[in-house]
This record gives sequence, C-alpha cells and structure tokens, in this order.
Amino acid sequence: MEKKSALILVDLQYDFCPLGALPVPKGDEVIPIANKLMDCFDCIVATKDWHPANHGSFAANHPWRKPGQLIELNGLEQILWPIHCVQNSFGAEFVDELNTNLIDKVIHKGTQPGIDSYSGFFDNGHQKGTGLHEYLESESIRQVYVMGLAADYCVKYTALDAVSLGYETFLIEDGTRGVNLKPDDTSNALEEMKEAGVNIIQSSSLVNTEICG
Ligand code: VGL
Ligand code: ZN
Repeated sequence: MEKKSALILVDLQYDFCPLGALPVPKGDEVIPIANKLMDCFDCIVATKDWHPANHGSFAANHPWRKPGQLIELNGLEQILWPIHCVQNSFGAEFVDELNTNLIDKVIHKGTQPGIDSYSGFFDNGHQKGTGLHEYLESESIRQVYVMGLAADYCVKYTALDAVSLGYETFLIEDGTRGVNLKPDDTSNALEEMKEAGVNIIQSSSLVNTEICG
C-alpha cells in the first residue's frame, strides 16, 4: 500500500517576507513553489505563527531589551524578536499569492504569552502539542514534506519533531529560506536536520513521481 504523505507549509505569512516585521531574505521566493507542490498532495497543512500582543518572545515586552538579545523565558533560553505575527494583524496573514484554497488544516502556534513555539508540533519546552500530530494520525499520514519559513527556526524544529515522532521526513530545500542572524545558520540547520534523519530534497525531484505525477 502506498504511504500517505502530507505537505507542511510553515509560516508563509507577511511578517516573514522581505518587507515584513521579521524579514526572511528572499522568503517570498518560496510561495510559487508552495503553490506548485500543493497540486501534488492530498493532505496539506499550513502553520501560522500566531502570537498574542503580550508574547514573551517580543523584545518590546521586556524592559530595555532589543531584538537579537537572549533572555530566559520561564526557564528556557529565548531569542528576542521584533513584534511579529500578532493574532489577527496584517503581518500574521498568509501571503496573498499563496493558494490557500487547497489548505486542509491550519495549525496556530506560539499562542501562549509565556512560551515560544518554533515547531509546528510542540511548544519549545515540548510541554504541549499543537494538534498537528493528532491531525496527521487521523489522516493516516506516515510521510511529511516540510517547506516554508524560516529554515533556521520554525522549519528546522518542525522537521526535527516530525522525525522524532516517527514520520518519514523530507525537507524541500529550495522551498525554504533562513533568517541567518549568523551567516551560517541555514547551512548548519540543514546539516542538523540531515544528521537527525531528515531527507533533504529539491522540489524538482517530486515532479513526475508517485507524489507528483
Ligand atoms: C519564526 C522566529 C520567531 C519562524 C517564528 O517562523 O521561523 N522565527 N517566530
Ligand atoms: Zn514567532
């Protein structure tokens, strides 16, 4: 029997585009790839970074802190970010060019003020699930293909959690871009994913296959 697969689109929101509040250089370039690949999958999940205005990952919510600085947030190391993806704001919307009609399930993450959530599966402390694993199980999904923003944060942690939950996991390299606070962050993230058992592929390798005929 053919294994069922899902496409996971991570955080394709305005704030992660080049003109957004937390810009990912060339982040907008992955949208056409997402649109093309959506035709190939029966099950498409999209995550949304979805923070309340008082979220602890925002530098502006801590006295005198600036984006890029490290703090401890409820016992976990936290990088501080500019205010981004505030619930119901423009920056939290899916990019307009994304063909959202084909999305079967939207998973919101980072909704609790005291804890960040890079992964689409769990918060950063692995205390609470987002419902993504249960959803994929209910659809009998065994393989996941991950792409989106940002390669060195939410995409990386989503792919790593997928592997540790037992999914056969693929990262679509040309479908992701990194923030690169440090220049090597994205290449290090790819290496870390590969070592954990994530298969790094290009979107072109899916065309004319069982997945994308
Ligand atoms: C992300 C930093 C903060 C991401 C979200 O989507 O990669 N990065 N919040
Ligand atoms: Zn965030």
